[in-house]
Amino acid sequence: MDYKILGNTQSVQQAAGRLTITTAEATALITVYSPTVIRVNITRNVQDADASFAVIREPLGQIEHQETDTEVIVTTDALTLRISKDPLRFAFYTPDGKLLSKDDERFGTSWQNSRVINHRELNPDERFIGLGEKVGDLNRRASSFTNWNTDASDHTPKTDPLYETFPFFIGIHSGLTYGLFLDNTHKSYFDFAASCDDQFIWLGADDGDLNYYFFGAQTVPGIIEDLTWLTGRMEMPPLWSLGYQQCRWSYMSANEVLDVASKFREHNVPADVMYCDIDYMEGFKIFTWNQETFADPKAFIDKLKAMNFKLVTIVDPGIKVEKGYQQYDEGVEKGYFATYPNGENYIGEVWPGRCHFPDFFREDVREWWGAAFTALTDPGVEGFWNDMNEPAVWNQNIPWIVKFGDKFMPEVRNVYGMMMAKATYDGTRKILGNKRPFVLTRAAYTGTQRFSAVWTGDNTATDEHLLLGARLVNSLGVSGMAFVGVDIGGFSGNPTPEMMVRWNSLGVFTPMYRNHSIKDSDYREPWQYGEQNLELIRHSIEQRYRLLPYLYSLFYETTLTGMPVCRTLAIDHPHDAAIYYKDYQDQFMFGPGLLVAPVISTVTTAKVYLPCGDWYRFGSDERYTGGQEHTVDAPLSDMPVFAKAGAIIPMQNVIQSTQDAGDGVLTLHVWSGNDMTDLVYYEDDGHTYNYQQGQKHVRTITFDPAAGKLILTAAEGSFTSRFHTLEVTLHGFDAGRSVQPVNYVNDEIVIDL
Ligand code: MIG
Repeated sequence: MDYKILGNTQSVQQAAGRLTITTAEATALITVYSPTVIRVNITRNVQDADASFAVIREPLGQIEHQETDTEVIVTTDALTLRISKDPLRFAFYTPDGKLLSKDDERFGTSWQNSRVINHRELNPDERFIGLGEKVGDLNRRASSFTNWNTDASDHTPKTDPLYETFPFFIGIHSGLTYGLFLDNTHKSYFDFAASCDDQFIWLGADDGDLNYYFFGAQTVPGIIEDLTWLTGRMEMPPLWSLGYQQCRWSYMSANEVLDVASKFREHNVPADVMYCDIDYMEGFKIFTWNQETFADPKAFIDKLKAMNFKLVTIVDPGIKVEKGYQQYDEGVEKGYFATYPNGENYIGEVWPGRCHFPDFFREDVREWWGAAFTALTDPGVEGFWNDMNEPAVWNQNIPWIVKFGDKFMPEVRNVYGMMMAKATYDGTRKILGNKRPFVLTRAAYTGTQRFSAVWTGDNTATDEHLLLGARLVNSLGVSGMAFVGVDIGGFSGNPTPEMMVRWNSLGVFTPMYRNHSIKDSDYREPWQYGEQNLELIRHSIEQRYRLLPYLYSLFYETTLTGMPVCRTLAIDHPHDAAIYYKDYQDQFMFGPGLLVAPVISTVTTAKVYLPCGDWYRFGSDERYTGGQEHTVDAPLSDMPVFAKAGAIIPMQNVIQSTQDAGDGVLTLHVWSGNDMTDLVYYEDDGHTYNYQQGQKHVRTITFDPAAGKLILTAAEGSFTSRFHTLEVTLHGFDAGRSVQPVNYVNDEIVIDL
């Protein structure tokens, strides 16, 4: 094998705000995107070095640097990049000279044939979080991972890779933080000193550039904000998509879907969304409806709408090879499919049988795909579930010579799902006009958050998967992807009633709350487990609906800063060793106020770790001191959730669907605390983009314990709140303290506590 090292510097030039350093082997291009974001791209192909699917920002166009005989030093307000010339090595420091991360001095960057590898120094106390949808521990240290989007059905809590690629991690050591995003879509590798005597970490890819963005913010939220500034943030999701979602592979007919929907209403279990999995189609042909079982889609969806349900339908990328099928005929005629190098269309087998695969890397193909959604939107579908877009074919081995445009499969596989999601989002957004589409994708790459939610694929009905799900959601959250779902109950297998109950209590605190199961599994709807369990599951789903004003406000924060809804404790407490312990690593904050401790279904007490500060059990208001572990009750009726002292949680009374007007009462729950806290409260119409033109309702709610006041700033924006009455419920305050309801008005509201 050919081994090449980056070597010594031959020239250093600056032009157009870019520093170009050459060695005999490659060129390093250094650009500054913001004071905290510096890009280093070590490339052997300078011409193509700027292409990216993920990045939506441009460099500043200026770069401050000094050069000496041995070094080039790039400085910003927040970072110092010291580049040593011989051999060429990169080291990032804080402005006051603390080392954040640097190349391993011996091995730096090298190539083995086309493979590019970067070796970086490991700090003795260093921990790593991130990489998106990856199994394993919260702390990635001593583990290695591969990015290669895969249809990982039957995956275990040890399987790698899964469906998605988020080549981004955060390093935490010596009281410092940094982030690194390797923007390379080839099969890529991250090794956090798994098998090298703790000597270095290494990352790289099968081909392409060592093209990375280095983030120097000194908080984890700051790094997430920069990552999502660079690669984009989600827009407000449709409010209905935050309600409870019921899915199954498959409800086999319109009547069955309607029957299930009406049972939710009969049983008074709130719900917003029904799904059609692949069996709604005619022979699995995308953009068709089964003529017999879904004979009149519009009438069917109208009936769902009358019950305040939305419908999400699945689409796979594979287009059935069948003359007379519109998408096939058009795609062949226009040359829209992936090909072999000789121009023949590639054929792989998947649900419809022999299929061609749209080349989503081409704009005209994306437009064609997007426009075809009228087959679904005309009768009234508003949610679009993109499955099998790793892309998956039977036996999972698309030949390497398959081409998407001028690129071979291995080069772009990891980003195929994202481009399908983009085509789906752009297309349906155009068709639906001002209405927000809901897009859900299985495969993804960094940046997918701009277009779509993701779910974590085919999990299994076990407690291990229940915990893994929480960890996957949290890991995706620090990697820029906030809108994440897990198949509640486990896709494969049948959960015990206890597991189903427990998993629903976790579903409440999952950004997307969807119950889904495999073909031929037992039915999973909330009423399938007996009266008592129905009660418990209903209680969870009701809790979700109570929390929607809070959850919606959290998503608003995500649109502004990228801060995820579910926040591993490593976001706020990166340097607290206890949060990484196996017993505690699944815990997370649901927004700033609530700490959730997932617990398996076979135990009724749990050890939890509460970080520093004071905490109250959500529900009972029992008080706990933080900075230590506690053993707490965890009956099936009450998975441990804690409110942080000072938490402000806006809640509403139970509604059966987000389309219900509700009773107009907004309740602010406030937990006693000594420090001033605040929360940005947000509302809009829940389903259009008018909020981007100012039709929103935003105000900051401040709890000021010293003054004994709760203050709501005057509401900004032209949207009129759904609420007319404001109630305040105090928790942990002196007994007998209570607050009378007031009118919920746009003007400043000051409440004495
Ligand atoms: O080959 O559409 O992960 O959620 O129910 C399986 C059928 C295809 C895999 C998805 C799953 C979905 C199933 N799909």
